[in-house]
Amino acid sequence: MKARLFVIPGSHPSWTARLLLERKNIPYKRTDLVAVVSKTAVRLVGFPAATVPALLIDGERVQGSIAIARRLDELIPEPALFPTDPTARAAVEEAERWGEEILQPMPRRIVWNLLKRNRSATRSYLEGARLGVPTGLAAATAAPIIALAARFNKATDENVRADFAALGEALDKIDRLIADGVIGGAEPNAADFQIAPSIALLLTLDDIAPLAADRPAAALARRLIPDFPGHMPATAPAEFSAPLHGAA
Ligand SMILES: N[C@@H](CCC(=O)N[C@@H](CS)C(=O)NCC(=O)O)C(=O)O
Repeated sequence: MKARLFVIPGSHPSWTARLLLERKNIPYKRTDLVAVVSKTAVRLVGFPAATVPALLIDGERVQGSIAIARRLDELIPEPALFPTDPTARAAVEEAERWGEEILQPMPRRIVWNLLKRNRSATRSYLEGARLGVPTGLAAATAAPIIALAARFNKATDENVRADFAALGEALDKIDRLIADGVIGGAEPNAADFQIAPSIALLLTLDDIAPLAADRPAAALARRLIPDFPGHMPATAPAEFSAPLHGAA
């Protein structure tokens, strides 16, 4: 099996795809792309949409963390990414869908907004990346990329204030999914691999990590992705993180 995964360093759904490939024991090559430039790059490789993760596997193009989970499960059924029991499967699929649609955009918007405020953190998110230029240089020239990515992802102050306000409830939901056994089991499923990278990215943020670190959600992220890159010192205006202090 010949696989190449296109990612953006620090992209949480890209980590979902990495974890899925590793779970299925599929060796793969990784192409790290600079955010924004990635949009053109993946289209040039023939993918229909502009986002990563994008997987080329035995000549087939599979794009998006949800589609990749399903396709890999078809190609290599064991270890399974979904339970066989239909009710349990529906619960995992619903958690995965929520993780992708609702949770995933929150850390994305928050990080781009905070990187705009504190570009010195950029280099930490590029740790381990192979961009074809030294990471120091990539980080030093990242300002226009960050500005564009923040714009494309609608990482406005208004949206990010709302994301901070919604985080307590989102973390409660993840803790409940763990308590109910939908995620967080000994054998991780597709929803674990979808949700854990979003938590891991949130834990890189000093505005959030101390308030979330003791939760089961944080333990899950640390277990599945002990080496998620990036560190953002406290940067958010106090009014952003205020609701979280009450909720976390
Ligand atoms: N929700 C989709 C989309 C992923 C997505 O939006 N990826 C971002 C990176 S985290 C992306 O490719 N953005 C393009 C860019 O920043 O230029 C998935 O899970 O695959």
